[in-house]
Amino acid sequence: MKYPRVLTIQDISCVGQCSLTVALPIISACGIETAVLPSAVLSTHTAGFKGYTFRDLTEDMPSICDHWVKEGICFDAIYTGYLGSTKQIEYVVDIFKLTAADGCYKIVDPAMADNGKLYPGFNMAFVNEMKGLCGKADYVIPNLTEACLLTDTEYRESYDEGYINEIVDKLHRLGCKNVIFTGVSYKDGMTGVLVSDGSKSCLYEHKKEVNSCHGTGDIYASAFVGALVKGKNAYDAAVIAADYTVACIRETANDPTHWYGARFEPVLGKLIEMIVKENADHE
Ligand code: PXL
Repeated sequence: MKYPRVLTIQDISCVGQCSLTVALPIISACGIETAVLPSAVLSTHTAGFKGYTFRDLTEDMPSICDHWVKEGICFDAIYTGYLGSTKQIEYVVDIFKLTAADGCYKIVDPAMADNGKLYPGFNMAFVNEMKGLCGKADYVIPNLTEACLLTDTEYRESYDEGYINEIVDKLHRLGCKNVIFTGVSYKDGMTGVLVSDGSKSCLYEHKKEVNSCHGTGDIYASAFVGALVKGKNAYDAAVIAADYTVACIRETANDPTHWYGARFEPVLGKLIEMIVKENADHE
């Protein structure tokens, strides 16, 4: 790709270091033109802040898309994150159809749940619509809770490889071409990401950080998109995104005032270094 252009569709949480305030700087820092379609504007994210505002931008989406079509604008990758309503998922399907350039990567982070629970404001109608969107994606990036919801599987905190492999199979049966399954942990103190293309799967395992931070799913998905669009294969992109996310968590570990998100900015340089290194490093 000569000078790729990515579109990312997710909310603006004005404060909280998640969604667009993470995706735009991270993907841009990877050297990629990044266009945005805000799905909603919130004063903060919904995990831990009380009384946040929420402006739903669903009704703006079709006219924004129509304008792009009239201007002949299209995208080399379309990456969706937190979506503000069930109707938006239908509009995203139209945006996939109308604005994808040849060979466009469609990447869906079904950002809707964590730790066994849906985020506030989501329901099973949203989950069902999200199944359809994931079925149209080249890459889906669920955590365990999201993967369970998408596949009607009971959420478990402890599990074995059989449980995870069955979920992965079910995700492929929905139509997902590649599954980038985050937070897969088979051993105490370890975590990892399982990358499956439907015929083979590979687990990248690393030490689990003692601290966890909100917003790391968005950091992970954005770094994955950046690395993938810069030419890495899915496994290498998944590894780079994991190493970068760990660096962000470490960067934030000693700052209790920063409970709402991870300090991703000071370690952007590390992400860029990993992206410019040859693919061979991880083979
Ligand atoms: O990080 C996912 C996310 C994105 N946007 C909003 C959220 C969350 C998670 O809670 O509340 C508004």
